[in-house]
Amino acid sequence: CWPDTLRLTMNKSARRQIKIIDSHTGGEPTRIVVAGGPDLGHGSLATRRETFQREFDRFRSAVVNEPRGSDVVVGALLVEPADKSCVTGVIFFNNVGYLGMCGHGTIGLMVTLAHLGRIESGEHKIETPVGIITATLHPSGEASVANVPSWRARKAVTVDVPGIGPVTGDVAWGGNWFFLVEQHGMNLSPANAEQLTDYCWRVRQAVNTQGFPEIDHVELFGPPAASGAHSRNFVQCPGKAYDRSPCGTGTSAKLACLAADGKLAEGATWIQESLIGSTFAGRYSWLDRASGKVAPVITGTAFVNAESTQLLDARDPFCWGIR
Ligand code: PYC
Repeated sequence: CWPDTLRLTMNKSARRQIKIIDSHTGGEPTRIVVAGGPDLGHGSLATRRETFQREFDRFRSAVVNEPRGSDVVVGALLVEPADKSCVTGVIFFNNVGYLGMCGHGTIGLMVTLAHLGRIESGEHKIETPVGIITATLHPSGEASVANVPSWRARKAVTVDVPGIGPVTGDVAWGGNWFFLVEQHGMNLSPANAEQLTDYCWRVRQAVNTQGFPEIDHVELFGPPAASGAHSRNFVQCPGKAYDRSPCGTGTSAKLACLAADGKLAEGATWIQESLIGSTFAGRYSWLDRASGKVAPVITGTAFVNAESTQLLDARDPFCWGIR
């Protein structure tokens, strides 16, 4: 039963035990806490995310940060859903804080729930802090995420980026806030990851101080390498790591921009490639043409790659992660 599985447990030597399942979606890791997480009480997922942040933030850090994790790891805490028609509630987090939604993480969640025997192929509702989403586990092992409504808030915003100059991008919501840049003059290849990271970090500081404090993801686009793909991206996450997957929420934001520009027809497939060559298939349907809101669906593949128990020893000076 949920409350029992979520209670922090202690073994004989007073080390807290946290049961986790690791998966990766197109190369991007998701670490799901299935037992031993903090009790966040009841109420909406948005309220429980606030409680998580206010009272248990060091738990977040312990799970994903070094020495147990790394900047790339996205964590997810399973919680009892407020809406009982949902198979679970989930709060996603990373090395620096909390995510509204996470597309690759939801695909990882589907294969993890299947691995645990909690779901079978078919449609499942999942409660997140930014709304209820529907995800489908396909018999092939792929999973699709019908993401939250996504839209472009501003087209062609130009910011003055110190050390770079003017950079123009769109501001869009896909479950997280993105600044999407087409014209950057860089080659999106893994060999350039450091340069791309530096560029995006500078752009993010500029957009944050020049009118868009809410943006915490920067997304660059370029030509794909894989045949059949439409675009390659580089997505910088809030804690500076780049998404190894094509980013589900970032692809949703991209679909909203393509829809607004009339560049992708409703229902048509968009193959988004990541920096490392993994792909997601995206499509959208219109929710409201006047406000530009679309309902994106993102499909990808994830694999479970570890089941383990983290031990938190109070004598360890880095018990709660290196922050
Ligand atoms: O897939 O939505 C996503 C995501 C957000 C941050 C890392 N991955």
